[in-house]
Amino acid sequence: MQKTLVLLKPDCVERRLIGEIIGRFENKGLNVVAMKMLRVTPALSKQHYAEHVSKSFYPNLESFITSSPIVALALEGLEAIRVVRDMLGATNGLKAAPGTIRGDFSSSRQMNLVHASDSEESATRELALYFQPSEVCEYTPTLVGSFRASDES
Ligand code: FUP
Repeated sequence: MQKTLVLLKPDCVERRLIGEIIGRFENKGLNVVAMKMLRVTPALSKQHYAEHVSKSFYPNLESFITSSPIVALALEGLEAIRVVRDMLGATNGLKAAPGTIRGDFSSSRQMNLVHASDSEESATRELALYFQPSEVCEYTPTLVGSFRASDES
């Protein structure tokens, strides 16, 4: 089992797509194990996007990510990091395949609705930025037996 961090970014909240996008993850069989709404501060943005801070597009990215509240989620599932990244599609909504979240809802490179961790290392780092260990609710939904066979773990 893996946990991954997902952010529903300001464009997702402003466009009232929170429920639609969380519904996709639930329909896939991923467990929501933590969730909160918050406003990203410039300091948190610099931590979250540490690898991009020195890039020319970073000031615009910080303005965008701090412009409205976001919703942070921890999702759990088998191969959850890759599965969620595949569900998001390519970074640029114009290039993301139809059927993916960005492919279906975004026409922008910056306003691409959703962030998700891209590796185990970044999932560990990013989950710790948004959630205390006590805010992550470990549980096994009773429906799990309808989502996969008992030997699929
Ligand atoms: P992703 O992993 O798909 O979220 O994409 P990246 O880590 O490459 O980029 C992080 C964020 O920076 C993306 F949400 C989009 C944004 N970005 C820009 O706004 N302009 C650029 O030129 C490149 C990325």
